[in-house]
Amino acid sequence: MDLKNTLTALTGKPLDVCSNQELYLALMNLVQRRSAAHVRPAEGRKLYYISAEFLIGKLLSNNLINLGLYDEVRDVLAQAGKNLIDIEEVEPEPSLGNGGLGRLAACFLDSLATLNLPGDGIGLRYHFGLFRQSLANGVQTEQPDPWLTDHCWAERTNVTYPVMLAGQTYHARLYRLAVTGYEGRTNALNLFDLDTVDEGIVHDGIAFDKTAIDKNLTLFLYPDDSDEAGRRLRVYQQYLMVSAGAQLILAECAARGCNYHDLADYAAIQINDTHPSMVIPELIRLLEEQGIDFDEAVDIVTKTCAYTNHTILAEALEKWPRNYLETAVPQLMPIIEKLDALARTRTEDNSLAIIDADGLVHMAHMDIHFSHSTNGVAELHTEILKNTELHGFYTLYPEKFNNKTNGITFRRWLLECNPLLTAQIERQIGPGFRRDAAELEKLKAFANNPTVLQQFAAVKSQNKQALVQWLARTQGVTVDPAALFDIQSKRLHEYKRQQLNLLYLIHQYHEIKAGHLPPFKLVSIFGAKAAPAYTIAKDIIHALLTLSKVIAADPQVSPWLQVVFVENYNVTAAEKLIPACDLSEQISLASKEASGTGNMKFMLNGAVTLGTMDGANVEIYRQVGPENIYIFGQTSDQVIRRYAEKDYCAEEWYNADANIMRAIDFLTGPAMLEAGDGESLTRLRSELIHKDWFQTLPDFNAYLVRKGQALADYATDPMGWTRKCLVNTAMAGFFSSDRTIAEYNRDIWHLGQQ
Ligand code: 26Q
Repeated sequence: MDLKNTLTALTGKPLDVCSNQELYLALMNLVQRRSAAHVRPAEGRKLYYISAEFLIGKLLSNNLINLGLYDEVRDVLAQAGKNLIDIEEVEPEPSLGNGGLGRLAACFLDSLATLNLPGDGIGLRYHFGLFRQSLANGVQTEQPDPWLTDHCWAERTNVTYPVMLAGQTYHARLYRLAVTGYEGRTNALNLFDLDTVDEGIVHDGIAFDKTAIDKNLTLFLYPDDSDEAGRRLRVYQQYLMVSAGAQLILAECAARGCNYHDLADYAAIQINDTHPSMVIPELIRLLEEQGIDFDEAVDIVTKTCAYTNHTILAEALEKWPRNYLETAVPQLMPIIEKLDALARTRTEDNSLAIIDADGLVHMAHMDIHFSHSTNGVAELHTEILKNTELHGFYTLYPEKFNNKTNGITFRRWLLECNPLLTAQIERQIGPGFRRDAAELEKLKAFANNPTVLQQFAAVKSQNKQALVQWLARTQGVTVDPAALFDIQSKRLHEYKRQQLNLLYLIHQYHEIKAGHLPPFKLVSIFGAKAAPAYTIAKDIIHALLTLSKVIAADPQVSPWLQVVFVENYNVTAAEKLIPACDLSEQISLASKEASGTGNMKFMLNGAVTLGTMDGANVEIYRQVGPENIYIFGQTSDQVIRRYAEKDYCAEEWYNADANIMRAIDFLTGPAMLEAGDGESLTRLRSELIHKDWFQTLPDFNAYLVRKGQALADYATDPMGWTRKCLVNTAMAGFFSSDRTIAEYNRDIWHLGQQ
């Protein structure tokens, strides 16, 4: 049957009289049938990627592209007067992640299936993912963001596993979501939930009763660990995920003939940061139940598990008080204690212990001792882990440490989000890059071809027009498409330094007031959510929103400068912003951003990076060369030394530099106080002068100069600028998650194919 008839059969009526909702459901049905045809049994070792977050984003278009149906569906719908883009809008976005770590997990699933590798995800079916952000009255407030509708990509199964939490048994139900590969196999994302969870207990935004586990366990994805009840609940969530996950893994392996002694021949388990670390003691517990003795169980689990570290921030390394674990998972505590004792036989260094003198259980330490691989997510990050943060572990187990530089799936972050650029690339170098990202490098041959450069510039310009329309429709703001689009979109965190960009904008405001006019208009676009309890992050949002108002109301400044803060930044918004970006802000304090993956998405879509030598920026720099990226600021060595010497005093920088002082003082000057909230602005000003943990002020002047250079180059040499854009796209192939996954497989997983 041809596609039109298939769809008509699914809707039960002619396509032209269907609503977008009806068409969406029919397409979901079509995708589910077609993807089921690509499910293949695993042979040999199979990967289980366990993660508290899978920030998958909307699935319809992604699946249509991967199944090779997108163009045909679009055309059939167009014949019926329907627009696929409108149908995409019907789909709620599953925001099952905070940011980079969750989105990475989603990209990895896509690449696993594309490379025909057997690899499933294991996670939680949160009823509400990351909160929906509203920015009314200049402040962020949080609302629940439901995505579970009657018909849903994640299909309920009859499989349940018993999980003991605080001595009570709960039944974790398995939901399965098909993960399609690009012209590849279909894998699964396994998400667990309790039938008893009750969305009705949510009130006043995202508040709810934190005591009734049966009702609240999988209600929300946690963005932070700010309150005690929330922290305890997070332990319960983690254990639900790993216990059900471990039971699923053992059941699947047993069904394939595994006798548990040989588990490592059937399963590889990747632990995505420390959130799933309890899978180690849980698997040991389950193997012991199968009659395997402790020592052998430890050996099996070590051979099966591998751990990825995603952070250098000490406060983000999970340490649970042993009394939490004693209450929540009493069955695990004796095992964790035995693991601690065993680890202590391997080293006398107490700082490497699992349970420290304060009774805190260090999840990362358990992972490193009892898995066979520990990896960082960019070269610089892995080096910092080896040389400083995890140096003791590196000395003990040098063979376990390895780097796997992050990547992104080009299906979503090029083919889907930027069809114009995809078509342009294909005209130049043919379709091979769709399967082999390294082929993008062929574009370099056109770096000096004025016609091609003009075509690239025209694509960017059209994408900017599309963004302008989207901003008008969804945010109610008017933006000039002829302006330079400078974008910083990522979680709001002090180490990512949105506040550095803020100080720059204030500086620019003063320069324009003083008559130093730039050659063109700059539109600075932000997208960011702050963890609900992270006060300073919310203050930074408030300052940006207030500045935006002040500038918009100033006829002298507004022709040259505009600040746009996009409400509710998520994957869907990212897909609109990234193709339209001229300048990509990657300005974290060197040494703090483990990798970054937004930096790769912007680069791939032909934006030029303004960044520090941090995370994967270092590798972007290596790929494109110094003439195609704007680097500024302290190096990670300088930063690490400054921290070690504890000699940073923000106030000295503030007093010594008139520009810094003028910009910071503006926060509490009359213009800002009239438009914004004095308490919040005063707190932020004081934080910058008296704390500034992430050394904004020492990098301020270098940022000013480098950004000035970038803007001047954009103005004076448009062709030269477009060449930089083209080179960025051409050299982005290395950052395909297909490359990353191939490396994980080669060095860590050794999966069987098909
Ligand atoms: C921990 C305890 C309690 C509550 C929440 C958390 C929590 C939640 C999310 C801790 C960390 C996260 C997320 C971390 C994250 O997204 N890290 C990013 O991972 C990316 C993929 O490797 C990197 O590119 C980024 O540099 C890194 O910041």
